[in-house]
Amino acid sequence: TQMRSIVQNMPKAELHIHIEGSLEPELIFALAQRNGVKLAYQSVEELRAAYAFTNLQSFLDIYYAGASVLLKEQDFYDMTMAYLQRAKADHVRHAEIFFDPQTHTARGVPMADVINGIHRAATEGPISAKLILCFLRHLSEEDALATLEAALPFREQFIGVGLDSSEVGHPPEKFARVFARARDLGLHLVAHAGEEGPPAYIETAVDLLKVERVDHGVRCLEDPALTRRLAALRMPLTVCPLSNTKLRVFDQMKDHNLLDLLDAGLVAMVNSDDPAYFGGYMNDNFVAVFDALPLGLAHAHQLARNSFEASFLPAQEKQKYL
Ligand code: ES4
Ligand code: ZN
Repeated sequence: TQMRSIVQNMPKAELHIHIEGSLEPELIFALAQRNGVKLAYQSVEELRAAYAFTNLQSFLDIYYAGASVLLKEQDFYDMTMAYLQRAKADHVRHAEIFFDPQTHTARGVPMADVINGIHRAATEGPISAKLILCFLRHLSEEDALATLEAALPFREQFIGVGLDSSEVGHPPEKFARVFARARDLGLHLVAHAGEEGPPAYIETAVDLLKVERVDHGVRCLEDPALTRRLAALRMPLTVCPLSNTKLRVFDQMKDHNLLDLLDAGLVAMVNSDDPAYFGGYMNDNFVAVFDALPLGLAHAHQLARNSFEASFLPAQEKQKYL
């Protein structure tokens, strides 16, 4: 349809993409072969068949297994370059890319290889791209602090820190000290909150971690006072529609609250999260929400505009897109 080609062709920024979540099964098998890593699956088809998730944890288990094939700097480069080329095809002009160093350093991969590989692709790639280092919230704050210190020789290669992995039982306040340290270092701050966790986690991410964006944040609507406050702050919410339906945050796309978020005046936009696992890249997410919800041209433009407003692009760069 006409709406479909408009949302596909419009310039957009992607602010919520886990680079390890862009590893397609074909690349997982190719890297496993290249590195002599043994997988628990016999074929691409068998691996894809295991992508039947019931919640966040059931996904994370498979996502960490997939990432086990990443051993060399070139592996991180190849994964990132494949994502950037795919994003360009969806008219993504700028991407702020999450990576999970602890997933790799825990397997003995040097921090240098993780960051240099991703960063080299980000500088050589076909679109603008910046990196955000994420801490795994199921691990301790001490582990996060040690990870930040280990990344400091590469301080100029990432622009911010984030918080991801298993949300419930690991509230933002568990990471107050490491976020304070990142803030002192002049890093941008974001955190996943209100995906599976309650609205109270969004509140502590904002008030205690002092995040500049909330990743997901869709459960904010359960708390009307919080919703009004996030709107007044123009606190961006990096919403991921296909992720939310695959992980059963919403049963079906027609149940997704994206339109309610926009109607509440929130700075929400569309992102892919883990495109290789959730059934699609940016435009697949746009098409899915526009097919399921009563969204029109004004919403399309608002979502694209919000993606650039919420980005960490320098003011002068940002202006060009607003
Ligand atoms: C993630 Cl969807 C999601 N939520 C939390 N952590 C993650 N890491 C990768 N994808
Ligand atoms: Zn995410």
